[in-house]
Amino acid sequence: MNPVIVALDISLLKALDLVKMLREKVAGFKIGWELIFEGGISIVSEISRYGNVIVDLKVADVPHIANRVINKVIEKGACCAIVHGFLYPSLPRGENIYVLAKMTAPTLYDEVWERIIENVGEIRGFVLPGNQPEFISRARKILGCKYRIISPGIGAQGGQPGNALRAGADFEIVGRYVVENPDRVAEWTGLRPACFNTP
Ligand code: O7E
Repeated sequence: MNPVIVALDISLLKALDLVKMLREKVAGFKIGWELIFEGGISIVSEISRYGNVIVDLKVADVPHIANRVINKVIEKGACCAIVHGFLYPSLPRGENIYVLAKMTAPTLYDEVWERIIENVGEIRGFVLPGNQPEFISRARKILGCKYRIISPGIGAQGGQPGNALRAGADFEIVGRYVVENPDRVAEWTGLRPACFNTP
C-alpha cells in the first residue's frame, strides 16, 4: 500500500474503474461534490467497499450544522470529512474531522494557518499543501505526531511525489497525475507515512 489518497474528481464510471484498479495499491480515495452530484450520497458507501473514503465537501458552517453534515457521511461509511479551517475557533471537532489549514493556491490562510493548527483541539488532522513542503515541515515540528497531515498539490499543481511525505505528511492526495496514468502510483513505492498508518 502506497501512502497515496486518490482524488476522484472524475465521472462515476471512471471512478469505479479506477477504484477497482487501485484498491490494493493506495491508502484511500477522496470524494468531492462532483462525484456526489453524479452518484448521490450512496456513492460514499459504494466506494467505501474498496478502501478508506475521505469526503471532501469543504464544510464551512456553524458547528451544530457542520457536525450533522459530517455525521451523515460517516454513517455512509466514510472514515472522515474535511472542514474549512477559517471556522476556527468555532470549528466542529471530532476524530473524523480533517481541518483545511493552508491551501495549495494563495489564500488568506497564508496569514493565519499557524494560529489555526496551534490550538485546534480534538480533531483527526490537517490538510496542508503538498506543493509547499517547507510548510509541512514547520507544521510537523509544531504538531509532533498528535495529528495526521494529508497533502494535496502533487503532480499537476507542482509538488513532487514523495516530497510532502519526506517533510512530515502522512499521505499525499493526488488527482490528475494518477487519474491520467494510474501506473504512476508506483512512484510512491517504499515511501511511508510520517506518523499514522491509516488516513
Ligand atoms: O491537482 P489535482 O488534480 O491533484 O487535485 C487536487 C485535489 O486536492 C482536488 O480534489 C482539490 O480539491 C484538492 N485540494 C487542492 O487541490 N488544494 C487544496 O488546498 C486543498 C485540496 C483539498 O483536497 O482539500 C481537502 C483535502
